[in-house]
Amino acid sequence: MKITDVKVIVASPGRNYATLKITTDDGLVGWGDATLNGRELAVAAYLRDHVGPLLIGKDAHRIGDIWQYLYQGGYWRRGPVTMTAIAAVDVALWDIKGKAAGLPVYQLLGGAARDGVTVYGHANGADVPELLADVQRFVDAGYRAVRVQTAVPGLERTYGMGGNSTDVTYEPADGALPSEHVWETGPYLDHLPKVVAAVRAEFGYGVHLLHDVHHRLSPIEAGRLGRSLEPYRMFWIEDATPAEDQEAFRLIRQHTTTPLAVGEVFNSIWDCQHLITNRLIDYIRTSVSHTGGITHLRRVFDLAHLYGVRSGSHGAGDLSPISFAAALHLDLAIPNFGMQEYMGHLPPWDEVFSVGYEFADGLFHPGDAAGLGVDFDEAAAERFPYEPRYLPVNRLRDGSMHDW
Ligand code: CS2
Ligand code: MG
Repeated sequence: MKITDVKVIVASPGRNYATLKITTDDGLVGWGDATLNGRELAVAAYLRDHVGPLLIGKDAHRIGDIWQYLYQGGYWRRGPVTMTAIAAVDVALWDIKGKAAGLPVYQLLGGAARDGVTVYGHANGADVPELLADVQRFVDAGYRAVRVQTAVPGLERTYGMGGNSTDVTYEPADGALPSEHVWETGPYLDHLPKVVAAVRAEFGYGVHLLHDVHHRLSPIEAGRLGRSLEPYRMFWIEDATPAEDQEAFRLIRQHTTTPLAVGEVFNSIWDCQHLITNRLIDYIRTSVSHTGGITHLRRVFDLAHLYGVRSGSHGAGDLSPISFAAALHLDLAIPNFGMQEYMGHLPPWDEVFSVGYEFADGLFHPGDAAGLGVDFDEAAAERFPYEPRYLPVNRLRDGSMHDW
């Protein structure tokens, strides 16, 4: 089964997505997500100019060998652009293999190890009453886990503050240039424990609560935050501190029993190795589409399993429905599944993507169509041309750059 065509489509149905289409000589088509938020065209060019031509004529069944060819054979390794491109190829080839076998991808990965995939939804609010109403919306819809984020008094824009919580406007990758926000750690550290206390007072302990710090704290500040949240038994706090300095997590661990999750900006198993093998985290949150695809992420989760670390795959709206479907297949099959993020996608995403995954009673199932169970309408995509959009940046009050 030879690869005959490799094509990249960049379109903006709700937000920018880069999509890879691989075609084989027996007419099968596989889809991969090549989206890297705010850097879409870099991955598209990498695929179009440097990867696509190498794939023509290769046997689409040899997923592992093609992965090594692009990674080990590419000389320049790792990094978000390279690993997102490899992921797109890998996921498209798994899609093709499933279609060739007439089986959903999770069956090829060993079959279902659970009935469905527990996801957390995103509850947001400008203040506590607004947040409580949003949490209620998720509880009513059957979610067993909810991420809670609010604005911080005194700060004009904060990550996680929803304008309209039925969409993802709190993450405004919507400017042709990055907008600038102001960040102050003190008010945040004082405010968040009160927010979570209010959610527990209203909803009790029967729903899992999560929170995303979005890389904004120093290790000792993260230790303080984790400790102050202990009475509320968080499922996890996410990205407490920038994780380039992996040893920093030891300091957080020394100060709190609040579970730690990290990894959405990681690209390879090497980014995870120290954190996992030293048991410095509880959940590894790498994504299928930024960490080399199903093939590589499965290795990350296998390594994590040896050390009692569970999966927590990134599932933001800037990962396309193809990526979300791929994550669900993997989540269903691995032994050490922990939690899957589900942010959803902005309309009119469903004019371009059609999906087989379904939500019921707090769980997603990827469906039983052959392959990933996702389709992409190329003609519809042409109606939504790419527009440059960037995530915001953060500065402190004195103008210094800070993590957003
Ligand atoms: C966020 C992401 O979902 C999350 O946990 O941290 O939405 C992140 O901000 C985006 O993926 C950045 O593109
Ligand atoms: Mg996050």
